[in-house]
Amino acid sequence: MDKKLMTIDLNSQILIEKAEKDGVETMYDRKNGFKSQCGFGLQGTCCRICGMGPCRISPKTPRGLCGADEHTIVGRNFARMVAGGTAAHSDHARDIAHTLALSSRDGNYKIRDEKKLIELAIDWGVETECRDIYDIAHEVAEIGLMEFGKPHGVSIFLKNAPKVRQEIWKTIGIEPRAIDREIATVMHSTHIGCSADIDSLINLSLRTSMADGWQGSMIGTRFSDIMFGTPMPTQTEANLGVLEENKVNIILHGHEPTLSEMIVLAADDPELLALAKEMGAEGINLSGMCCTGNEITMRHGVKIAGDFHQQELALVTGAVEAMIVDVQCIFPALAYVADCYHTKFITTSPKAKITGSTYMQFSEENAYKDAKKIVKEAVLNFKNRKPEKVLIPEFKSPATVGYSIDAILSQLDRVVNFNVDKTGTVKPLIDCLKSGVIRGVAAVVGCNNAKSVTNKNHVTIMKELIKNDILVVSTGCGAQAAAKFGLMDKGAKKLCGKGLATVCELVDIPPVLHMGSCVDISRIVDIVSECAKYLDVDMCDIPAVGIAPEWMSEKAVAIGTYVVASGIDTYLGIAPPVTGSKKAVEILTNGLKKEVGAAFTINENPDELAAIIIDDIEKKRDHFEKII
Ligand code: SF4
Ligand code: MSK
Repeated sequence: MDKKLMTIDLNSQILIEKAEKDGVETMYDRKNGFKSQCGFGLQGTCCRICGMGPCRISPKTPRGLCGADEHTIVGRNFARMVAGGTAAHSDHARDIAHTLALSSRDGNYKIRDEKKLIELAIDWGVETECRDIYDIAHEVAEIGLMEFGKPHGVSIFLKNAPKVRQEIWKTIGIEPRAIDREIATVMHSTHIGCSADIDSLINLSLRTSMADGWQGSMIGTRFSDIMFGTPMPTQTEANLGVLEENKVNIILHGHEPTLSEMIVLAADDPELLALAKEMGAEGINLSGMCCTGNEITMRHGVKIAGDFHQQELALVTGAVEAMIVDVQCIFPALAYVADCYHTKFITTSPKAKITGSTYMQFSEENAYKDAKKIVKEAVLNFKNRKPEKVLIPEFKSPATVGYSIDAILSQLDRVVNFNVDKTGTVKPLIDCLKSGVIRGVAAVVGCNNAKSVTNKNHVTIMKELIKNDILVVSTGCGAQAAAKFGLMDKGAKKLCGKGLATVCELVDIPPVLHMGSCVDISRIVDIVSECAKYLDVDMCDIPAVGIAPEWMSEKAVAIGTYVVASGIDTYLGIAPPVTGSKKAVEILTNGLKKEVGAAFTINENPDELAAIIIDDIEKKRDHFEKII
């Protein structure tokens, strides 16, 4: 296949061509190299859980050596994917919680949103009267850390859900206990000789995913807002055109804001700016990729260099002095690509060491000092840039980002709610939904996947939804696709139906709202929960859906599963590896509807998927209008 047809991003197409000329291999070459993928893997029917395997299920061999059938094998593989995703999000959250425990008035990490901390402290029963804000923060951090391993009880966040939803979770036994316990239980139950029942394996997957969505991710997002500030609308630009020829270009890639927040500060350090001048650069130009990019654009308006599929291509510009990474979604291939240019590929986390990278450990205890050292390395590398190898493609789009729940509600209050005393509630949003000017809300989230044309599913679906008056909120690399293609620009209201265009005009928002990184999907779950509580209905009664058009990571599997467990129908543009078990497919796409009021829908054609979603939202509205 022509590599340039594998993405709809024009910058990427230019750089794929340049990579070819430079003799540099990228994911797009490797995709062509993999003529066809393993059918057993695609269907989830390969088991290598024990040393007797791998066992592959086919009509001739319908059971593995131990007798496990396709349902058991698919179910176990699915549960392990959920556990992997939950572990990644939650371990990220654990580090944020440890950082909150370290916070101090004169240290690297401070409290930026005292109001949010006090609200959470009160909710968790922490004494707040006449106490130092940092003492409160440390007690809150301890409670958060206990969520990972507490021996008794269930997630501290469950009580925030509507009562009727809490009852469902209790009845079907999916209230998550401690986060680490749920992950360990999956690893145990899927060991050879344990669970061999598909219903039980899916139930286990639901409970584990709940430890992600209603525990780990909530800790990650709330604690990050407390320490780094709750995002508010800000202007930025997106796509590789944000790189600057005359400056030291640093790209931050990965996930945890503990590192990126310090790099943002260090990039403004007068000493390093002077050094950049000494090196012949006009300054330091910071930009972000993947979810670290989302974290720093949401809070500081730092420009978005690109998404998951552009990480190698960013280096192919020949204009990047350093790609600084921490954890998750980092291609090991970056080491090879960086070698072809002058770029320093700097790894910083003991959890993600990569052969061929420059390892500069970042520790929260020495955060600013470490960040300065790393930025200095990038600045000193400017002199090694080879002008003849530089090509910065020109495309970039303006975007307004920073829509935390607090930001959305205060924006709506200003316009729709101006006569009402009580501000900061979901009432204005509900009024828009009730009146039907907005037909529904869709969270279009997640990664890029080489199984589809990069960005095509995201952009096709988002455009179709806003055209049909469905407000889109987005996180992760989906948000970056929206930003790159101008859907987070307020001018995109011209692409909307009349109702949504009017709301965008009045409220002064773009039709696709950037809500943050992967862990920030907890913000989306929170807002649906608040709407349901306000109306005294269940979350599955709200015309809201989740969509992962190009998902690829285990984290995305965990997210999709907890979104469904929360009663929100979820639509996938890439089939998960479960199709080898009819029973698994039936439960995930239908059976769960009876249990949790929501299920998955899978369709790899983005136009068809968009049509199904719009139709389903309208059906949901019929029900919604009857009960409110
Ligand atoms: Fe084969 Fe069973 Fe071992 Fe899986 S657990 S590899 S099916 S023998
Ligand atoms: S970075 S998990 S590719 S959204 Fe969160 Fe993007 Fe998916 Fe990684």
